[in-house]
Amino acid sequence: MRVLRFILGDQLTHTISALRDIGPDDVVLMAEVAEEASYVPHHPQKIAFLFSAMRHFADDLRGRGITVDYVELHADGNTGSLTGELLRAVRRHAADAVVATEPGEWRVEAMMGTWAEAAGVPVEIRTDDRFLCSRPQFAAWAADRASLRLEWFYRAMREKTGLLMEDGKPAGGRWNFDAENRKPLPARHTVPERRRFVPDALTRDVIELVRRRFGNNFGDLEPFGWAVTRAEALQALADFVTNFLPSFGDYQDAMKTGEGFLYHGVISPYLNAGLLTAEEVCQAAVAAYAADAAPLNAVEGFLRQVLGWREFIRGVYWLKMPGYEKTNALGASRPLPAFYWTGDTDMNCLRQAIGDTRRQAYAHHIQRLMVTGNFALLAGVRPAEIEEWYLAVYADAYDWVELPNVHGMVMFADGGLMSSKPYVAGGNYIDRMSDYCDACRYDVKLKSGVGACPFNYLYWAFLIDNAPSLQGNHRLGNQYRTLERFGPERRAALQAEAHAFLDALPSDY
Ligand code: FAD
Ligand code: DLZ
Ligand code: SF4
Repeated sequence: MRVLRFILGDQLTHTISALRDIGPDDVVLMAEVAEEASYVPHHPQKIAFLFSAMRHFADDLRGRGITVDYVELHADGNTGSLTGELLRAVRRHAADAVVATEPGEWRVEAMMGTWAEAAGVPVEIRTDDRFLCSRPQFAAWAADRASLRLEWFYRAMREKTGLLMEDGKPAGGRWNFDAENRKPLPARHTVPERRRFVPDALTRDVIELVRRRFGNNFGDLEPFGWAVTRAEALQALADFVTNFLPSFGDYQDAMKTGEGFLYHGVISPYLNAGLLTAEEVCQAAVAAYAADAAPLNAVEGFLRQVLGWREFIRGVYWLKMPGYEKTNALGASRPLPAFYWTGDTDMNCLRQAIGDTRRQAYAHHIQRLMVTGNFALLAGVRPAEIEEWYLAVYADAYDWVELPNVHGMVMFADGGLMSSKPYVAGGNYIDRMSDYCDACRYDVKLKSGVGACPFNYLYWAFLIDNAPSLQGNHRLGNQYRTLERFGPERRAALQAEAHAFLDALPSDY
């Protein structure tokens, strides 16, 4: 009996369900395929990271005595699709059965549904238990809830896992330390240098392949400093826990020119590809708290992201897909401005966030949510266009995590399934949390007129334009009362200014 075990590019975990009970005659299949590498124009660092991590993982498996059939992108006969490679490999190895782990994306799950008939052998799809909340568990939690709120899910996950719990109660007596986690970075503050990794020969080969095949995609391929093995990813995690976690909470929402990583984990590509597991990164943070090496606000804030948001977002994805991506509650219909791909804008906050993204295939959460995301929402960009951008440009981007974050959290396209109000802000927020406004051509203090910060009038125009959908939202009551006081002429002037600004933004690049 020979079982073919198909491991996808984001399943690089030795304990993954598809590898359990592997027998001596079994073969592991891994394949670099054009379809996955080009369903969006991925950032070159993202492709290089994943292909290099896949090749290293295959070598690791071979080192453990496992037979691996690894199909490189340019291998003779490579069909360019996961299904095509699976069918070829079943024939090549005369496999009696196929075992795989459920994929991260419904598109791939639909593909897997065709495999048994096409291959003529039984196909077993196993649960991906690297997640701390399974798909059925999330569905059970969500049943009968009209709206899904992170806070309640997160508390249930803390109770279920016992992480940061003392005698059945949250450590420190509170579930939430968010209020302490909103500090801007002090002036002349030096952030410690981040541990990055020098590409080995294998990674350099992959970098050259990516340069030839995907070098025209948005994003700089080098310098390339990502960890590509589990051993390196563990070093990156240790570096984070020792040198950055203690200040993670304090500066979680801060932004600073030239400091792309600040005190963030910079571990999402490793978690999402499987080089690290959610459980071990949570345990590492909790151990730092237990050893007095990191304060509670930092560790709780970090746990909220991994145990809370990451699992919650994945739960929403599988609960609502497919179909979720088609909603457009605010009827947003503008094309994506060209500057998202070129970085060519006078709005310094956007230029910095997009520049960090181009250089690093990374921007931290607040840059994604409150700069590039906030602008797309205020501008009324078509959800599918901004979603494609986020899916392409970040090394950690996969449909299951990008889509609910962008469609739901940023664009409010689901009408508030995940958040009680849209995350919109004027320039004031960006000014408070960053140094971007100091070097901007626009004046953040000016609300309208020549030289005014566009976020300021876009903010009010967004609320006016979307009043039919949002006016009844009690969390926006203050804003709509303020708008009432503006009077009709001022409101019309704000709308005219915003629409003229948006109409003038080029979308071709
Ligand atoms: P840290 O700030 O150190 O947080 C630790 C970990 O928590 C992250 O590595 C991540 O695994 C998890 N996490 C935190 N917030 C979220 C969240 N909202 N959803 C899911 N996991 C979370 N994250 C992705 O992994 N892939 C994406 O494609 C992605 N797209 C996003 C798009 C938008 C518009 C927004 C607002 C957020 C998106 N996120 C995405 C979530 C978050 O921004 C990234 O996980 C985070 O910036 C990764 O950097 P880090 O490892 O330094 O995270
Ligand atoms: C993202 C990605 C890329 C760029 N390339 C491959 C690949 O060549 N082979 C592969 O198995 N997986 C790749 N992936 C990851 C898949 O897109 C991912 O497994 C699915 O989106 C499901 O999450
Ligand atoms: Fe961004 Fe406005 Fe500040 Fe310029 S002034 S950096 S556009 S928030």
